[in-house]
Amino acid sequence: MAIEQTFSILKPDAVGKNKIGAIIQRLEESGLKVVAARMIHLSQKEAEGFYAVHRERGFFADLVKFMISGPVMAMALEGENAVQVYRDVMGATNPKNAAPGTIRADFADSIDENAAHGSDSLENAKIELAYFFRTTELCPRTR
Ligand code: IDP
Ligand code: MG
Repeated sequence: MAIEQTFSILKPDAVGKNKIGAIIQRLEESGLKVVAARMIHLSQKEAEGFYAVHRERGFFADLVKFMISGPVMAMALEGENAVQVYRDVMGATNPKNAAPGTIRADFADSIDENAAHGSDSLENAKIELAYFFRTTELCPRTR
């Protein structure tokens, strides 16, 4: 399997609960490596642009409002099969359906405030990483 990079956001609910460290611990324990990280308080335009694929959905306005309600931690994660590994560690979109032990099962309260974002494909990971990080800000792990 190939070494991939994927994109993660620890959303305002998780940051607000002071769970950044607890969630990153889960990521590291699953073999994922943080290769870039930045706290950012998204503007409305940035959040709308990031979630543009969902703009026709009924939940779009609430999603954007939530995503700009506080700072987030944006990260690039690297590892074997990282896109799928991180989706699995994160759990289902609705925490009520998320498997026990996943980030969303343990740290999220609802489908609206579900603790984490993760790219759903390698192609989207590249687009999302480029939205938040310059190539030179990604630090592939040499040890
Ligand atoms: P994902 O985050 O698991 O990839 P997506 O379908 O891409 O799920 O949806 C993006 C985000 O939009 C979700 O993480 C969640 O915060 C929100 N969302 C998705 N579906 C609903 C819904 O039916 N009601 C409210 N919010 C939703
Ligand atoms: Mg998605």
